[in-house]
Parts: sequence; structure tokens; C-alpha cells
Amino acid sequence: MNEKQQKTISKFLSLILRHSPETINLQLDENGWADVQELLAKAAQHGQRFSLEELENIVASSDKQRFAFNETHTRIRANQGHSITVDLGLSPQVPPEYLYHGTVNDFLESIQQEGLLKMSRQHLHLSIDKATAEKVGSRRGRPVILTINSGQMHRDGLQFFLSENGVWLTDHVPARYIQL
Ligand code: HQG
Repeated sequence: MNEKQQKTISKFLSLILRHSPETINLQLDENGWADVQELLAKAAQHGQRFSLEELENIVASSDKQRFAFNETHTRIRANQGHSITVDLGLSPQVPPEYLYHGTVNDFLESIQQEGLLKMSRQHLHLSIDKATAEKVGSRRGRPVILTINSGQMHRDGLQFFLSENGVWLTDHVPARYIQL
């Protein structure tokens, strides 16, 4: 399987494991896990044919470590990015003093009014460094990097979580904690 095919399947997995498992009639448990054999079978029925070994390669080589297996590789889930409600079992963490969010100019006015919102996802995503935030923002155009006073937010009682793959998650960043 070449890189392009891997990317196609990775995108398919993001869709199924984060947003709409029902597309292939798959059910996730409350913690977001899918049964691997069921996933392989149902993906194949929907024209996405790949083996367990190929799936293992995709999970291992994912640039952002988007997916995780359980220990026995019988179950798989997305590490973050869900729009469906799943309990990832993350416990609150103390964030670094500053985190970053990559966005684009068009959203700035609204962000300045309402703060950063999680939009369709289960959490709002924040990056550990500017370079990562730049990549996130550039998915939508010329990136604008916002600096978030996460340390102060935490001291003010707002909660943060850290996903398995190093993405900082929170519910809402009020405008007063955002620096342009
Ligand atoms: C914006 C990718 C207007 C926000 C990335 C963003 C990430 C507002 C968009 C992950 C707003 C939501 C998530 C407000 C926020 N008014 N716009 N008040 N508050 N926004 O895709 O952070 O490759 O849900 O700036 O790497 O862009 O899929 O969030 O532009 O980690 O693994 O609303 O997705 O990961 O967009 O990206 P998204 P995001 P993967």
C-alpha cells in the first residue's frame, strides 16, 4: 500500500471513528472504541478494503498519532477530534502557561466577540507550539496564530485535558485569555 492509499484510509478512519460510524453501520462503545474485526469487515463492505497489518501500519505511521489500539489490537479508537459524544477517560491536567490556536482572519471578529468555541467538535483544540498551530490554521488559508493564557485560565478554574496524541483540549476560551 502506497502513501496515498494510506492517507485515503486514514481520512476514512477519521470520518468513521470521530464523526459518523453509522456510515458503515459500525457502533462505537461509550469510550469511542470500535471492534477491529468488525471495522475491517464493514469497511470492506463499503469499498474500503485493508488488512489488520495495513491498519497497524497506518496507525503507527500517522503523523499526528490520530488513532490508538488497545493492548491486544482487538479494538481501535480516535485519540481526539470527535464530533460524536464519547468519553475518552481523560483526567484534567495542568496546562503550560501558554498554548496556541491556529485559525484564519475571517474568524477573528467572531472569536474576539465570543472567544474560541469548540464548534462541531467535542472539545476545542489547542496546540503546544506555534509551529503546530500554524499547520492547523493553514488547513483553512493563511494562518493566524492566537496565544492563549492557559495558565491563567487554569488558575481561574477552567479545565484542560491532554489527548493521547498531545493535543490540549478545553471547552471554551473566553476572549479575555486570547492574545493576537
Ligand atoms: C474556528 C485537525 C468563529 C476555529 C487539526 C477553527 C486540529 C471560530 C474552526 C483539529 C470560533 C473549527 C481541530 C468563533 C473557533 N467564531 N470561528 N467564536 N471559535 N472558531 O476543524 O482547531 O488533522 O473544528 O479557529 O490538526 O481547526 O483532523 O477545529 O478554525 O487538531 O487530525 O472554528 O483537526 O486534526 O474548526 O482543528 P475545527 P481546528 P486532524
